[in-house]
Amino acid sequence: MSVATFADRWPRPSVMGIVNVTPDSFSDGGSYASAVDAADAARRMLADGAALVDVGGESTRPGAEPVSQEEELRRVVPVLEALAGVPLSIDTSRADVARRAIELGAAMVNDVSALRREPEVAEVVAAAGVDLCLMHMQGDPGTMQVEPRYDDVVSEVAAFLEDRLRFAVERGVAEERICVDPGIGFGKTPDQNLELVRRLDTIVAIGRPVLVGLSRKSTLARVQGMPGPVGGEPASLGAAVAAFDRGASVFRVHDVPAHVAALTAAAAVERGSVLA
Ligand code: HH2
Repeated sequence: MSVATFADRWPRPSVMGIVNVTPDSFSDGGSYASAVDAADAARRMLADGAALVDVGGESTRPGAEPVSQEEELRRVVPVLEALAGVPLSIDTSRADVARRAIELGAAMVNDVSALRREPEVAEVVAAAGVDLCLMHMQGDPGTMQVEPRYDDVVSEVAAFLEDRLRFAVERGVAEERICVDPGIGFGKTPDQNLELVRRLDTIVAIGRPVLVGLSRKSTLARVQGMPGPVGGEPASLGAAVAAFDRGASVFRVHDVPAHVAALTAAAAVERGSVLA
């Protein structure tokens, strides 16, 4: 029997529900009063059609300060314990947090630093045989929105992801366990974010499933002419469908039922049939 691939486990389109257990996240910071509340919200997302939930204990919003490892563990471990047995990823770039999350059942490590903050995350993922998301970021969350610069954002992001994919495989992670993510909003202007989605085929051509996080990102607020940093829900859906049309596989979102409905419709149109 052949080994199941990333695409077998998370077929296109799969929705990943966001469970931020941080006081300061971009759009949903401080949403949950307790680990039980966060776990309840995660279970609701799965009942609403999410393929998995992404639990994170450190905000990566522009300007965010890193938290200590102890604080990150203190935030995520009770939620992971309350979610035993459900499909989930851990949004971390620390090896010890990844290890603990995997012990508690995480099926994927979502590393927004693409193994640059703590390269040992690769060994943890490889030893456990779980999935890995490698995301592009220019700079770090503290400074990334200060004058992001590229000659050609799409080819530079693609070259970065190919390089990090090579690094992960050299460190022992099975290639069929890896997905890549252009990192919408991580060291990019609104136009650079839109260009990345417009030419997502270049990222898809790397040959690994593509995960995108467009939900409520500030680029969508700019597109809508909204003053604040948080994009609206209809705009998030429109952007997700545009990314799906260009080949994206996994969608990291806040509003699970709306994205499941929109992407189910988009997939049916692509197939030209009601039944999958
Ligand atoms: N975006 C955020 C966090 N983690 N992971 C991946 N792979 N891709 C993303 O685009 C991505 C991510 C930021 O969004 P959010 O969770 O809304 O905010 P915060 O970082 O403040 O928790």
